[in-house]
Amino acid sequence: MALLKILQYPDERLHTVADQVPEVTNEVRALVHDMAETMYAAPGIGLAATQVDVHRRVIVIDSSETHDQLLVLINPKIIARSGESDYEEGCLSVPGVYGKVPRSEQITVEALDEHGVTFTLEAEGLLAVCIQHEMDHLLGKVFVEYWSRLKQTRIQAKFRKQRRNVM
Ligand code: K1U
Ligand code: ZN
Repeated sequence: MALLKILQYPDERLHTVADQVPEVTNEVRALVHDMAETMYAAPGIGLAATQVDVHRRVIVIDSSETHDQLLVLINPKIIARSGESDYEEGCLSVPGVYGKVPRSEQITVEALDEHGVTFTLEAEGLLAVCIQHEMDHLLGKVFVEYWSRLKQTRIQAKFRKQRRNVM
């Protein structure tokens, strides 16, 4: 068991595109375990492997109120989408910054679970938004990158200043 370090925006490594997982091995299951522990400890409702500097298509999510419904998505693929939503989003890699992003309201996603078994999930509302947010991480995209260049520059400056002050 290990708590993993979460990369902080504007770390360039957050822009890495993750690779497909060729096989769900014990090593992948150990990563899933550590990511879940890191997400619950943060606390957050989702975490993509990219955020812990592992560039494989692995996501953990638990958007339940009871924090006991872990969802593992390996090699996720959205196979259907409909509607529009704009939830207020947060990100463990951009702490303290919240805002809306255009997302689909309902999605159908196909993925492998931690046993390597393919499953299909229909999601809506916050869960659908969270899956789309995490899948963006796997493509190297952080949610603030939907916003204006000016807003992104201000957020980057704030985080660079914070980093200088702790070094
Ligand atoms: O990707 C991440 O950094 C995780 C992110 C997921 C997310 C939240 C909201 C909308 C879209 C995606 C978070 O978990 S931010 C923290 C958060 O939302 C939260 C923290 C504590 C309790 C409840 C929510
Ligand atoms: Zn995020």
